[in-house]
Amino acid sequence: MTNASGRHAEAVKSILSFLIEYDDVLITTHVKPDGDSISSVLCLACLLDHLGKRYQIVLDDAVPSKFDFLPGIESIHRLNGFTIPFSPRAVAVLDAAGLDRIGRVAEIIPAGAGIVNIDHHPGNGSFGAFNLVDETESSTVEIVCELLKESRMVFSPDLAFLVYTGVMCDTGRFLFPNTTDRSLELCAEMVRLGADPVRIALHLYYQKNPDTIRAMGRALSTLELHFDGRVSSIVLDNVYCQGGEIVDTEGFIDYPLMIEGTEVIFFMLEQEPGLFRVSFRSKHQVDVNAVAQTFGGGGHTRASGCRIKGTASEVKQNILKVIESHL
Ligand SMILES: [Mn+2]
Repeated sequence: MTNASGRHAEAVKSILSFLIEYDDVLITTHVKPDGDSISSVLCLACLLDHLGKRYQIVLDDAVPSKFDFLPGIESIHRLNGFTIPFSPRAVAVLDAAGLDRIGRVAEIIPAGAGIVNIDHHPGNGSFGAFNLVDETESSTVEIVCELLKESRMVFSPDLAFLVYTGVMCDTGRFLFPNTTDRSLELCAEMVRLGADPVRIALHLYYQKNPDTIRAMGRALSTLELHFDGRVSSIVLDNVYCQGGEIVDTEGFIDYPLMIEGTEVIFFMLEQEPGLFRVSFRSKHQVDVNAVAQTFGGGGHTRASGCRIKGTASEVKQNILKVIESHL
């Protein structure tokens, strides 16, 4: 196996020695966990198993059920109603640009605990005692892999499966600009070690509820073009399936992005009356991280999000004003 730890050798070594020294680790990640954040916490848990450490994975939000197939997923606890059987001496915060991104888990971090911050988001506040942050990495799990490799642990097929899933999710199935030679080489390595790309893709992208596809049709029928087609938008107001479950809207925003000449897309999802979760994408120039930050959100240059209060038309007009200033 190639040793990739060279890129961040110093930070990798100090985090590993810290984890070797301390027991009782709390592992967490951002609210609304995605494939990268979930695989990152599970991969770090594998490392702590390998090191013989006691740990708990605790998240503020529930893990979406489409990730139920991931090995080890049952070891992730929801903060609500869960008591950690120890007082954490170390806290690993993965894939989160700041402690404000981990929700109420931030409230249970003891004052003296050493925080390990591993992330790839721009604007990460280096809030940890140890910070391993690299915006040029495709995913947080790609960075976590450097720790695993440095520890010389053997990559089981389950571990390879997790790593591949994390990179695939955060690169939008190897389509986003963060798809690098390094991330593709890492995934090839994971396939050799037992990750099955077809099985992972089938689980994540081909198990949708029919209501989700109907909701996609509804959202796409609201398509509007603005500023001579350079910006497009879609809206979804009723976010529930017939069973009362929230529609999985992942991927909806990819369709307006396919329009020729469109540079920026936003998708307004009305979570409750008067509150929209807005996702942004851009193709080439516009920094949608900056756009989302105007509204108190954030993310990456080409993909970001935020929450905005107001009526649908107020929210849309406010967003268009901000995007116009970035065009
Ligand atoms: Mn990520």
